[in-house]
Amino acid sequence: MKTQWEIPEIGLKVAKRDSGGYLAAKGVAMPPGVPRSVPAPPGVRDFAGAVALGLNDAPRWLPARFLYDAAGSALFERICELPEYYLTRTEAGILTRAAPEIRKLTGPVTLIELGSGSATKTDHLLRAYSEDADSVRYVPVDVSSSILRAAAERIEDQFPGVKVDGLNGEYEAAFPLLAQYHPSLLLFLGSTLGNLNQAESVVFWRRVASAMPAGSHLLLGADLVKDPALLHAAYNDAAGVTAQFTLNLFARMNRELDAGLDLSRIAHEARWNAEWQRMEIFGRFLSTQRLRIRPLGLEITIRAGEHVMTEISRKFVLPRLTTYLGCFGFRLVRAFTDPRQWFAVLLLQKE
Ligand code: AVI
Repeated sequence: MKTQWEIPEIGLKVAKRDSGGYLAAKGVAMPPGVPRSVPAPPGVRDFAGAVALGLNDAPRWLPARFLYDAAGSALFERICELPEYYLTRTEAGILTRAAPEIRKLTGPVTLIELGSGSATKTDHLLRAYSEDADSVRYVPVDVSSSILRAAAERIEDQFPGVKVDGLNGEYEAAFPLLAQYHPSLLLFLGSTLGNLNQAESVVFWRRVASAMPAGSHLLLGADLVKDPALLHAAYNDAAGVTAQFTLNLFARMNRELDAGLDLSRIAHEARWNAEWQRMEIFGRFLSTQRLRIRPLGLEITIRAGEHVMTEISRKFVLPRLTTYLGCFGFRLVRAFTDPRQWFAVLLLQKE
């Protein structure tokens, strides 16, 4: 029997031979009377489609957003604590010093945070915004429901004046809130912008700009171009946590797609691309492996020595970044940096 599968990334439909159904394929015994062909859950279907798309491209790649399942999100929290990973600490230092001034410049607003994670970096802002207000609304948006729940509980405990309205979903889910909660301050911290490539970045800023009412504020964290040795160390930490983070994406393929990969034959590799001003992160195949994408009934061979790009992390030059953002209608209100000029937090206003 033939069925159709969609690759949502590009709206493509693929004919697929029925391989016995997702649960049966996973070795789960099917109760009598239940049809053998049971579609994979939507999250797994999205993942399968995205993996099929990226691995059949040249060069091969995987979409970075799938790095953040529960295991990946927990690993990222550990990365933020690493001595070599200066980003989180440097941004937190800037926010500690700048929060009262940011509060003064925006006036009272609803704080909406894209990719909030554990939201500890937001504490300085929440403190400043709740100090002289009866209540402040904070809307964290994250794909991980467990991290979101934990963050909401922690913040409501720690800041009684803050009302948390968490939103579990991708960034797009937050865009309609910008008009609903006007005046708002949209937080896009941690240099997450760096994980979008040029095309994704243009689409992202166009959508943010069109959803944002004039006069709304944006607070953007951006990691700056610096000595490549510092960047290399930050993405190749001695404890190997970043390597685990990269390999978790392949482990997730084993868990959810029954890929059958030998993870011990895939190495994490992170290198600086000077021309593109970005760190590029890969899984490098140490031996040839044939992997399955069970929900789609596909198999792909990846040869020894091939690289699969899992992530980019772009680094920015301040005047160029502010001019770029100006092209989308964001006017720079104030730029805050650290004494070493490693990281910048930009307060912008939509014209
Ligand atoms: C989430 N993002 C900003 C991190 C970064 O630095 O690009 C993700 C990361 N990947 C490896 N280490 C950290």
